[in-house]
Amino acid sequence: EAVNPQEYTAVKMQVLEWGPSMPGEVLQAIGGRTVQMVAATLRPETMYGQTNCFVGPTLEYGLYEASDTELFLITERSARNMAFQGTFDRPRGVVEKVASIKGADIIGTKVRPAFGLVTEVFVLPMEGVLATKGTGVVTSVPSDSPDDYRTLMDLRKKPEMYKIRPEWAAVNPIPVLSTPKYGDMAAETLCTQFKIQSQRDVKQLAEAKDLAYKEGFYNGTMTIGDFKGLAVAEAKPKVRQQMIDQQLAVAYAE
Ligand code: A2H
Repeated sequence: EAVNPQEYTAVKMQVLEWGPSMPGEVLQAIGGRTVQMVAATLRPETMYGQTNCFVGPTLEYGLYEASDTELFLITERSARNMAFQGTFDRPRGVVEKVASIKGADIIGTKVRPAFGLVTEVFVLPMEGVLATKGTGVVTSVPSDSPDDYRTLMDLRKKPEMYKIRPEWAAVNPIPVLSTPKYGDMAAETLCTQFKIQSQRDVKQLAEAKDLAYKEGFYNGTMTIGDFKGLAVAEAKPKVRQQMIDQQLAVAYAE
């Protein structure tokens, strides 16, 4: 565990329609409640550019009561952290689990990403999702995240192998910010420059991620949204606060 806690923004993606592998008994346990898939991000200013959501197909998730009407679909570990951080409308530390579900069973689910320009996107599989970080749900911004970009391209190349329908991976990267070095599609630019071939090229992806992050933060300008024209470093906390004020995100630390 790191010495300094990481401050994430946990953003909601409301489930609109479950995918074809959703187990009947989980549906029954949910009843009429709203389900939010909740993704931990370090880049709230990029949320306009969400094109899909990623889960680890082999990971175990749960549905947890955030209030009487809302369930969070996240890992058990992050549900415990949220309970102790006072995120849920429940006594501090109390975790009420409604059901368990495997990542593979959520693939193809249609969700509405908070602040997304595209308002209906799908849940897709990503190999490298860690059970030990964030909520185990990763929102995908392929314009600015090399991992998201490369994974989306892998899925498009071999949909049968990944057991997805091509239409679930159809939304193209959406530019949200621009930098002098990498233009408005930093992830694609860097994946091409580094000749990254697959989501398994973890060493090169880590380097690309670092470069994209730093260039975006220090030299990026927003090209979209309420803070269009503003420096990314200034827009970041403002977008985050807007999302929290509108109850589309919660602060999350670990
Ligand atoms: B970031 P750090 Cl646009 N497993 O959000 C793997 N990756 C995870 C994860 C998990 N369990 N939980 C969160 N993440 C991703 C946006 C983004 C992110 C952009 C660019 C870079 C970037 C959209 N995806 O991350 O190890 C999430 O992806 C690179 C810093 O705590 C989260 O932010 O530094 C980031 O990793 C947190 O990684």
